[in-house]
Amino acid sequence: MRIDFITTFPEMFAPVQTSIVGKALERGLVEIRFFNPRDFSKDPHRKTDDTQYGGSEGLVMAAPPLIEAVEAARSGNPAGGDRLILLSPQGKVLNQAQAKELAQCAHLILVCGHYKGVDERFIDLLQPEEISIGDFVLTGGELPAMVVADAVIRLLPNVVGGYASVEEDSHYEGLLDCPRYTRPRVVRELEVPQVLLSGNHAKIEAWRKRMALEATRRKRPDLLDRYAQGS
Ligand code: 4G4
Repeated sequence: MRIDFITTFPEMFAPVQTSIVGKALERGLVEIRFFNPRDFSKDPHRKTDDTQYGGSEGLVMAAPPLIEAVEAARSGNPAGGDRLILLSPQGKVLNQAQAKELAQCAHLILVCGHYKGVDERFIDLLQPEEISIGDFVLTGGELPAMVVADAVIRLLPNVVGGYASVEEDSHYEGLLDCPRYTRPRVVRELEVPQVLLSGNHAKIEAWRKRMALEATRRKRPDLLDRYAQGS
């Protein structure tokens, strides 16, 4: 998979080069590129923002440098071969099902807005999908873009230890994860639940399912309503 970030702050993306995603990059399982709208600005100071028509406080990202940066990311591609995404508080809130769907795409282009947002003509002309990572406002789309990239990259084949490992994670099947334990067997007098030491895999599976349901009922009852409806 190829992921292009359209950003005026490429230096913010150091975190995506580390950890499991860093390994995926090294192994060539994912390719990341950066396109800086500043490089496409016609302004002598490479400005990408401007004051708003109609007045009001705050700057807006100008459409032309953003459009040209997206066109550069697309150059040489067949038409319609990518998914163009604008990270925005106005977007549909990301969930695991959507991350799974994005992981099927060969080329994602993630556009990071700043200031008060982006000129509406960018949206009208390129019709990006708008995705939000939650109902709150941030200074820029860079952190949300990294969140989307991370959620997607870990679902790619061979990135995380086997598909089964991500398949049984929290939010698969729409339930929260069950409690997990590793060595040592006793931590400050707290023992690992006996069932996990039993070697009885059917019993362990049943316990995990019960605990997942229990955790979901307690912490996220809203998810349980949807689970019961089978979606
Ligand atoms: C686009 C429009 C995403 C991008 C307006 C982006 C929160 C999220 C931005 C803005 C973002 C989110 C500056 C308001 C950048 N904030 N919840 N900020 N703003 O995913």
